[in-house]
Amino acid sequence: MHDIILDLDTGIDDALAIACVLSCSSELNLLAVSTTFGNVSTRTSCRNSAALLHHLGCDDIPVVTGLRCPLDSYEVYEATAYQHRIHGENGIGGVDLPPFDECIISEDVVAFYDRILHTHEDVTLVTTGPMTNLAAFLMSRPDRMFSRVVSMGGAVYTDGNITPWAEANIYKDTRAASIVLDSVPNLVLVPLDVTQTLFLSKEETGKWNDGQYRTMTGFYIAFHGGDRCYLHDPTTIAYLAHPQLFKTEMLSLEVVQDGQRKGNLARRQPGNGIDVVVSCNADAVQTFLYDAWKRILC
Ligand SMILES: [Ca+2]
Repeated sequence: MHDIILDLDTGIDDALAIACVLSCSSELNLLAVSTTFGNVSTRTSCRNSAALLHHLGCDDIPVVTGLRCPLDSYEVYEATAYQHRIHGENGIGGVDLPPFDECIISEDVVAFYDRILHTHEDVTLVTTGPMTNLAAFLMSRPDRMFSRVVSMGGAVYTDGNITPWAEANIYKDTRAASIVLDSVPNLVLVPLDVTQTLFLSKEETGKWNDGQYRTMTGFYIAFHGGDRCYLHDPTTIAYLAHPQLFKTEMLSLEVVQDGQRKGNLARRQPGNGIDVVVSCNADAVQTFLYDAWKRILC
């Protein structure tokens, strides 16, 4: 059993990751959700995460409000029109879930991580947005560390998705990503190279009884062209549950901080030695994820 914290910019594929984790409760114990910006603002991520947990019957899992802007900015991050096209104006495809603020706690995210690591021996942090909260924690508590960090982010051998060189989660806080890549000893990076080999089809979501999840995912599929969408964030959960289905390479990477190639992951020697997931058994991973969603959404 893995104790995990999800750090999310919720987001439709983040919402799919939440459902997958809750469906795998015999293997994955969700301790909390912390929230960041990216697909949406941190405030919206918090509201969406809490509403989704409530919708899925897990009112007792705390949601922590994370930092509201990148480390090098003082301006509160708000989603752009482009993000609205991908995830909808409310971040969950326009689906109107009843608000549920009771599980949102006001504790500072760094203090929260510190407290969790004080009371739990072996905790995995999964990040599916910019790595700002984790970087702030590393700067504030360099003596404490999660047992493992699994992060959706980056494009290694393939093109980016926000620029030709960069993936969005890395691009949106390059300083945070740099701190994390250089400081976390047990980091597994799950980049576009693998997440863009995995798909969720409209045919599959059509089997779900959960109308909210079906509509939300339909919005995301429509953005991707109408038949299927990528499985960026849920891939982290599949990796946690079944790492044997994935192939990793140990790479030394640094984050380009600015200029045209901002957010690019450049090779370097000698380096930080990061486990980078480069490919997977796509059929088996998709089967695992589809079964997980069927258990909770059908
Ligand atoms: Ca995300």
